[in-house]
Parts: sequence; C-alpha cells; structure tokens
Amino acid sequence: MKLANPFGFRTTFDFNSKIFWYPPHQAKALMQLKNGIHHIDLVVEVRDARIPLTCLNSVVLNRKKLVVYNKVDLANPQLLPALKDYLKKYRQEDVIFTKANEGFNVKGILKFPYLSVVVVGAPNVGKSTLINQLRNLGMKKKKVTQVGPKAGVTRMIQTRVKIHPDPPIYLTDTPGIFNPIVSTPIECLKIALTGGTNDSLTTKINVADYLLFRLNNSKNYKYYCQLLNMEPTDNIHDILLQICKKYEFKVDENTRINRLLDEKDYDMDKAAELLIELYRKGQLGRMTLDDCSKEGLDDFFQNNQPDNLLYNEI
Ligand SMILES: Nc1nc2c(ncn2[C@@H]2O[C@H](COP(=O)(O)OP(=O)(O)OP(=O)(O)O)[C@@H](O)[C@H]2O)c(=O)[nH]1
Ligand SMILES: [Mg+2]
Repeated sequence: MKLANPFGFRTTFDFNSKIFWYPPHQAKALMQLKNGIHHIDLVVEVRDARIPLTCLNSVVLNRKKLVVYNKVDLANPQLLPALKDYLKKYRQEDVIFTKANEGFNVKGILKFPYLSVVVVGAPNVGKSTLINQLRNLGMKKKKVTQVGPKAGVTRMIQTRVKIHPDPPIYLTDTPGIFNPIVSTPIECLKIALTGGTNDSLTTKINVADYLLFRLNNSKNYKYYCQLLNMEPTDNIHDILLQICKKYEFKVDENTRINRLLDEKDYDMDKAAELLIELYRKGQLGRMTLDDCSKEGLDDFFQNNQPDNLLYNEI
C-alpha cells in the first residue's frame, strides 16, 4: 500500500537478524498437545490482530478449529472485515474478533457447542485473559489462570477449567508457543514489537526504530509529534532524546554498564522501551503491522497456500 510521503521518510527498513526462542517449556507443551489431542473437540487458536498474517505460520492441530483474533482494540478496525473474508475463502477458517481484557465479543466462542476445548497460540496474544473472561461469563467465577504483559507467563499446560455449567464446557490453557521458523527478520520485528517474544532477546533500539518507520509510513507520526511536542522525524535518536528529556531518563554511575547512552548520560534504552510500551498500549494509534489492503491480502494468500505454511502438524 503506497502513501504520500511529504516528509521524505524512509521507504524501506534494513534489518537482518532473526529471533530464535524455543525454551524447554514450549517444546514440552507442544509434545503434550500432540499426545492429548484425541481428548479435544475444538481448538481455539488465538492470534494477535495487529499481525494477522505474520502469526499464521503457527502450530497446526488437526482438529475442528475456531480462530480468535484478539487485541482488536489495538489494530486498525477498517482492515478486519476483508481479513475475515480472505481467511474464510483461502483457509476455510471461522474467525471471531475479540478484546479479551474487557470481555468484548468473547461470548461468541460459547456459540460453538464443544465440550472439551484447548486454547493455543503464540505467546502474549491473550489466551489466559480469554479463559478468565469466559469463566467469568459462564460460571460467574473469578480469574483462574495467570495473565501478564510479558510473553511467557503461562509455562505449563493448565488443568482444564469449567467455563459453562450446562452443557458442561471445559477449557484448557496452554503456554504460548513461539514459531521457531518465523520466516523473515521483519516478521521477527513485528512479533517483538507486539510483545510476542522474550524482550531480552531483542535490541530495543532496533525494535523502536522499526516502530518509528511504521508510524511514519502510516501517518501515525502525529501521535508521537503531539506527545513529545516535536516535528516528524525519521531519526530514532531524535525521538529517544526527546523522551529522555521529557521523562528525565538519566542513568547513574551504577547502571552505566551495557546501556546505550547519549553524551549527557541520557538512558536511550529506557526511552526505546517506553516508545515500544506506548505502542503496545495503543497510545500511538491503532496500527496493524501486516499489509491487509486488498492488494496485500491478494498477494499474501495467493503466494502462501496453507500447505506452504505448516511446520508442525499434529
Ligand atoms: N489491549 C488489549 N490487551 C489485552 C487484550 N487481551 C489481553 N490483553 C493483555 O495482554 C497481555 C497478555 O495476556 P495473557 O492472557 O497473559 O496472554 P497469553 O496469551 O496467555 O500469554 P502467555 O501465557 O505468555 O502465552 C496482558 O497484559 C493482558 O491484559 C486485548 O484484547 N486488548
Ligand atoms: Mg497465558
């Protein structure tokens, strides 16, 4: 999708590293899913609505599946209807859009009359939040499974929980599984930006720079300009410096080691972290990172037939 570019922003982003994150707890969960799949009637696969195409490359379980695109409050809402149509047409997937932390649309999942359901997906997409909301809705019971803002909160396949009395529906929470064969460095950046991997595996300044690139190319630069009272810029150091000044992010002698510092001891890493957090909280606009324009969807689905995407069919 081409946009006018009055400020002469970068039109491409160079990045060559990939993330590999496949700790033992993920491998174990995958193995247990494989062994226990015959007890399951329905797989609910939760995906992040901000990266609706990047996250397609995930674990495939050979069971009836319902796809839930969560965190729709953070994604561009105009792109969702077409996405739903393409997923139905090219992958025969039934799709529901939710905002699990506020219970928006989660009721739709109960319409699928399956008694034993497993919830799977990449780390941090909101699987546990969704289960808590469903339990609250169906059983009027409080939180049963732990949630948190960082990837890797759920570390073991959980004991199944009842989320509906009659018919009795049971849900099983699982740890997020990071796809070990994420294809491109840019896909890795998208996953990192949306909080889908262990943050310590990425260089924050690279992720923040990619965020800036995307903000500038989607006209969402107005959010940081307003927040930081500055002109649009394509230089990540300008923004980080502005953040450091506004929030007084300086480092003391003890924390100097391994931090990226400006000559005035401004803590640029901390500033990069804040910029990324602002995006994750939706304060830099609702921005979908995959190209879900008609041309983008045509291109993606015609070149990525499901057979090419499978890496781990169970
Ligand atoms: N904005 C927004 N935040 C959400 C939504 N759903 C969940 N969250 C937040 O996303 C974060 C991750 O939620 P979890 O439920 O722990 O995610 P998970 O998929 O279980 O993560 P792992 O257990 O690490 O695989 C939490 O901070 C939630 O509050 C949503 O629809 N919108
Ligand atoms: Mg979880």
